[in-house]
Amino acid sequence: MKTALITGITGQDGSYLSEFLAKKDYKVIGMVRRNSSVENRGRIDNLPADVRGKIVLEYGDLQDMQSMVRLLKQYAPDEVYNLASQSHVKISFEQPVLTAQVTAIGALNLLEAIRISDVNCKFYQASSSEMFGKAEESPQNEQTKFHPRSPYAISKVFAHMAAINYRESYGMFNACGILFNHESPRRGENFVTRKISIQANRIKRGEAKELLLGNLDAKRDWGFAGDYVEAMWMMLNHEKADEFVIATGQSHSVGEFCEIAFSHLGLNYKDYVKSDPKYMRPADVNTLVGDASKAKKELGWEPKVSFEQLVKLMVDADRAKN
Ligand code: NAP
Ligand code: F7E
Repeated sequence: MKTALITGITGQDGSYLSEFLAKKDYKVIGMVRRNSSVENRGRIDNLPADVRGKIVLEYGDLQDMQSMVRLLKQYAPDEVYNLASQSHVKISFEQPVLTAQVTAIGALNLLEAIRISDVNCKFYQASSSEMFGKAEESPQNEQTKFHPRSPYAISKVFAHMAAINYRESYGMFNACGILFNHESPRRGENFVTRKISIQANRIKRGEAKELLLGNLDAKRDWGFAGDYVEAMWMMLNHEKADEFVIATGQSHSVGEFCEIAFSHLGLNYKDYVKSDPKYMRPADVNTLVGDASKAKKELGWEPKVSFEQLVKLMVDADRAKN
C-alpha cells in the first residue's frame, strides 16, 4: 500500500484527490491547519465511509516547517501533493504578504522539509494558469512566458520555479501541474462559478433578487476538478518529473457561464446579473485558454466533462442542497 501526504486536503482539490487515491488503495495523510472550528473539514468528512476510512488527518501548516518535517519522518510518504495555498486571486491583493508567505515561502518550506528529512518521495506542486496572466500567446502551453498579474500569481511562479530548482539541484522528483481553472460542487463559494450556481438557485427560489459580479467579460478555460486530480497522480507516476499544462482547450466568458446557469433554471441572466465595482480586481487576467496536448501525448490525460455539463452539474448540485 502506498502512502500519500496531501497539504490543502480540506480544499476542493484535496477532497477529490483523497477520494481518487483512496480508491487506488493509498493510505492518505492529510495535513490540516488548526482552526477554531472543525467545520472546514466538511469536504473530507462527507466522503463515503470506505474512502474516509483510508484518510488520516494530522495538524500542520505550510508556514511551520517543523510540523512538515514531523509528518514526513512519521509517515515516509511515497508521494507528496502540495495543494495548500491562499488560492483566491482577488484576496491576494488584500493580503499580498500573507499570500506570498503561504503560497510561495510555504512551498519552499515544504521542499526544504523534504530535503532535510531525506525522505525518498515524489513531489507535486499545484502550479496555476494564473502564472501566464497577461499572456503573450494563445493557447498557453508549457513554453509560454509567465506574466503574472497578482500577488497570488507571483507567488505561484516562485513556488513553481522552486520546485524545478530543487529538482535540478538535488535530483528530487518534482512535477508541476500548470492547471487551468477547475470547478465542482465543492468549489469555494467566493469563486465566480460557485457564486453563480448558488445565487442563481436562490433567485429561482425567490430568496434573492440579483447577482452582483465583477468583470463579466473575463474568459477562462474551465474544467471539472474530478478530471484534473487524476492528472496530478499521472504526473507523479510518469517516468520523469516534468511540467504539464492541464486544460480543456476551450475558453468561455463569465457572462456565458451565467447564461447557461440561469437558463438551466428557466431564467434569463440579463434580468438579474449586475456589475459591481467591488468585485473588480486592480489588474485582471482577461483571457486564458490552455493547450494540454503534451499531457494528452505523454500522460494519456484528457478532460471528460464539457463546459456545459460542468455548469449544469454545479447548478443541479446547489439546487439539490435546498
Ligand atoms: P482551495 O479550495 O482554496 O484549498 C486551499 C487549501 O489550502 C485548503 O485546504 C486550505 O485550508 C489550505 N491552506 C491554506 N493556507 C494554508 C496553510 N498556511 N497551511 C496549510 N494549509 C493551508 O484550493 P483548490 O481549488 O483546492 O486548489 C488547490 C491548489 O491548486 C491550490 O494551491 C491552488 O492555488 C491551486 N490551483 C487551483 C486551481 C483551481 O482552479 N482550483 C487552478 C490552478 C491551481 P483551510 O481549509 O483551512 O482553509
Ligand atoms: O475568477 C471574474 C474574475 O475567482 C474568475 C483560482 O482557483 O483559478 C482561480 O482563479 C474570473 C476572474 O478564479 C467575479 O475577475 C467576475 O476574471 O473564479 P475566480 P480565478 O481568479 O481565475 C486559477 C487558475 C487559480 O489558480 C486560482 O487559485 O471571474 N469575476 N465577477 C469574478 N470572480 C470572483 N471570484 N467573484 C466575482 O464576483
